[in-house]
Amino acid sequence: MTRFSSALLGLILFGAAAALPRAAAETGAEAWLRYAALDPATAKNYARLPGQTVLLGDSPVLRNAQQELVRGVAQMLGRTLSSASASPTADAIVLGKLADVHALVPGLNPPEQLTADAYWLTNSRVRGHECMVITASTDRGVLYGVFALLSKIARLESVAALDEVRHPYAPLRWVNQWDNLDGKIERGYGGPSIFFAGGKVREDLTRAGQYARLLASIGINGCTINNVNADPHILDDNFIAQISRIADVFRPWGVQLSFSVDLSSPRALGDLDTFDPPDPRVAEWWRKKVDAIYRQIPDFGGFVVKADSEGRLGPSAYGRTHADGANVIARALKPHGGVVFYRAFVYNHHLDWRNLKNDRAKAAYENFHPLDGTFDDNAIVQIKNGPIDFQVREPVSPLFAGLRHTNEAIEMQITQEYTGQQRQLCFLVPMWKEVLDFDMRVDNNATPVTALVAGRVFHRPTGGFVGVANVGMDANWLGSPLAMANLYGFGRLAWDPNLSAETIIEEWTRLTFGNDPLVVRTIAALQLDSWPVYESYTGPLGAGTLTNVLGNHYDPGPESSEENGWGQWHRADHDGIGMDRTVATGTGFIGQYPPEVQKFYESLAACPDQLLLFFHHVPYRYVLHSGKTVVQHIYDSHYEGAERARDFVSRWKTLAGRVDEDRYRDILARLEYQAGEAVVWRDAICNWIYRLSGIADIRPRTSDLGPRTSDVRPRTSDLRPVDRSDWIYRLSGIADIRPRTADLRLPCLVIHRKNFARVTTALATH
Ligand code: GCV
Repeated sequence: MTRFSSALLGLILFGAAAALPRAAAETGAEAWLRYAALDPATAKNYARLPGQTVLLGDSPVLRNAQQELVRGVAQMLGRTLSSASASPTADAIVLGKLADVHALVPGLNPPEQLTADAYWLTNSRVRGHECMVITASTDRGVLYGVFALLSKIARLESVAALDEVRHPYAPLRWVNQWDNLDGKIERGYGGPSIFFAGGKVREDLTRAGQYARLLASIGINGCTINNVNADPHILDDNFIAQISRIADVFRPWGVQLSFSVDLSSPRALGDLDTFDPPDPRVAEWWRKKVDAIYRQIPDFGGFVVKADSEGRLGPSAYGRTHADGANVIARALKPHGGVVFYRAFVYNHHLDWRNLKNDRAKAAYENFHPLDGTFDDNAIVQIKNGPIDFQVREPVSPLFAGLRHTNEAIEMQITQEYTGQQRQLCFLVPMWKEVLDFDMRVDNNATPVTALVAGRVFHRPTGGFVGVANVGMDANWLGSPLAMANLYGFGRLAWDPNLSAETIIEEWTRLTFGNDPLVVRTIAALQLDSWPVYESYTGPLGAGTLTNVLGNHYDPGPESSEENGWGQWHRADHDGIGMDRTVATGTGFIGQYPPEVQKFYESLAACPDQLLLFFHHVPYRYVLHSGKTVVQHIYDSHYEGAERARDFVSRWKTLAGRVDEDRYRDILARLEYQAGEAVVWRDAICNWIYRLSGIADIRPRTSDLGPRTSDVRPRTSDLRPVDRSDWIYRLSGIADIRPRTADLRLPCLVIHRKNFARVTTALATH
C-alpha cells in the first residue's frame, strides 16, 4: 500500500468512526452497574415510573436498597426520586419487607411464598396511589429486587406491568478469594488484594465495600476473604478485630463475611500441643475462638477448610477422618448459625506415576464417600466441578452423586488459572452449564448436578455454589474487562442455574457495554465462542489443559504432566494417548459414577469425543465419532483454534468507535496477544504430538496466521523485568518446548502487566 493510499484509508476509517457517537472512556470499575444514561427518547419509555420512593422499615441493607434505586434512576433516567416516609403521598416505588407492606396494603399477597432472599416485584394501589412494590421476606431480598429492577431498565426491558417472584435456587451462593495476608493473591490476575496489604487489613476498604455491592447485585450472599492455604494468624485476636472492619463494609450489602482457617491452628498458634479434633481441649479452643469472632462480627458466615491437601495439615495427622475435622469446627459455629465448608480437594500429590492403576481423579470420592452421613448438618463438603483441578474440560466429579446424607456445594473457578489467566478470552459459563446440567442418573432418575448441590435431591438442609473469584485492586477487578462476564455469570447461575449461557451473556453485555445491537451481538458471540476456541488449541479431547503444570499453569508444557506425582497425567507415549480410567482395564475411576453414567463412559463407542482421552487410552490412529483420527484431530483443532483466535481480532475491530476508546484498545490488545499465543500453543502441541506419534499432519499448512508473540520484538523501552509469573514474551522461536528445561533454555523477557497494552500494540504494529 502506498503512503497516500494508506493515509486515505486512515482518513476514511477515521471519518467512519468519527460519525459514530464517541463513548466516554471507562475503566471498567463500575462493571455491570454502570447505570449509563439512556437517550431521552428511550428514557421516555419509563416516564410512568413513579417519582417517589417509600422505604418501610429501617436497616443498613434497606437504606442501601433505597439509595441504589435513587442512584440508578438518576443516572439512567435523569430523574431524582423524592422520598416519603411510612406511606406514599404520590405514585411511588414502595420498598420493604412483606410484613411491613402488609401494614400498608393488608391484602397484598405474592402468588407464591417468598423463601429467604426471594423478592417480588409488583404493582398495586396503595392509599390511593399507583405504586410499584419491591418486597421480600428479608431486607436482602428487597435489595435484590431493587437491583433486578435497575437491571431491567439498563437493558431497556419494560417495567410497566411487573408481577414477578424470583427465588434463589440454593441458599448458599458464595465467592472465595485466595488472598494472602501480605496482599498477594494465589492465582489472582487482577492486582493485589482489596482486603490485605503488608500483613494487615487495609486501612482504606472502599474497594471491599464496592465489591460487596457488585456481589449483592448478582445475588451472592457470602464472601470468604482469604486463601484456602490459610495463614493461622488470621485467627489472632488482633486480626479478628481488623477483619471486623471488612464485615462492616460487607454488611450493608447483605454479604456475609467468612474466612479460611488452618485446621492445625490450635497448635500452630502455640496455644495447645495438639489439634487432634476429638480432643476436648481442641473443641474448647475452637469454641472460644468462634465465640470471640461472633462477639465482633455477629453475622459471621463461617469457615472454609482445606486440610490434608497439597501439604496442608489435616485430621490424618491423628488418624482421624475429615468428618472429625469438619465437625469440631461445625460444633463451635452451630450455636451462632455459622457453617463450615470442608473442601473435598484432598489428594496425594506424591502418587507413583509408574503405577497405571494410580489415579488422582479417584481421590475425592475415595476420601469422602465412605464418610457420607458422618458430617454435621452445618458442615458442607465443597467439591470442585471436576475430579482433577479446573482443567479446560473435565467430566463432573462423581462425588456429587456419592453423598446422600451430607450437604454439598460445587466449587467453580472464576479466576482463569488454567484457562488463560485473564490474558486470553475464555467465557466459562457454557462450561459450567454443561457441568450443572449433567444428569447423574442417580437411582436411574433424572438428577442434574445442580439439584444435587442445592440439596434438592436428598433433601439436605443446605447447599449451593462457590466461585473462586480473586478480584484485585485493578480498576476493572479481574484485570480484563471481558473476564468480568465470568463473575457475573457465576452469580447469575448460582441464583438461577436454568438461565442459558446466551441469556446471561446478553444481559452482561448490555449492562457492561450498552444496548447497541451490533455491540451486543458481537461481544456475546465472541464470549460464547471463546471456551471452545481456547480448548481447541490447549486441551484436546479431554486430555486436560496441556500446560506447564509444574510452573505457571499458562504456557504450553505437555511433558510436565508426566513422570511426577501430581497426577495430571495424559499418558501420551509413542503408541497412544489418554488415561485408561475404565473399570475393565484401567484405574477404575469410572466405577465411581452411578451405573448408567458408568456404562456411557466405560464404552469406547459411547464415550463422547470431547472426553475420550480423559477416560480411555487409545492409539493415535483411533477413529473418533467425527471420522477423524485422534492425531489428525489434534493437528486440525490446533490450526482451527489459532485461526479462530485470529478472527476474534477482526470481529472485535468491527466495534471501533462503538465502544469507549479505553476499553476498545485494551480488549483489542488482549485479543491480538491471544492470537499470537494461540499460534505458540498450536506449534508447541503439534510438534509435541508429531514427535511422540511419528505421524505427520495430512494437511498442507501455510503458516500465514499472523505473528506469534515469539516472532516479534517488542521495543525494549516498553519492557520492565518483574516477577516471572507475569507476562512472558519469548524472543526466540519456541516450536519445540520442553517445559522442564524451557525456562533455562529460552531467553525470556518479562513484561509488567501495566505495560501490557502498550507492548501488545507495539507487537501488533511491528
Ligand atoms: C489455593 C490448585 C491451584 C492452587 C490452589 C489449589 C486449591 O492446585 O493450583 O493454587 O490452592 O488448587 O484449590 O486448593
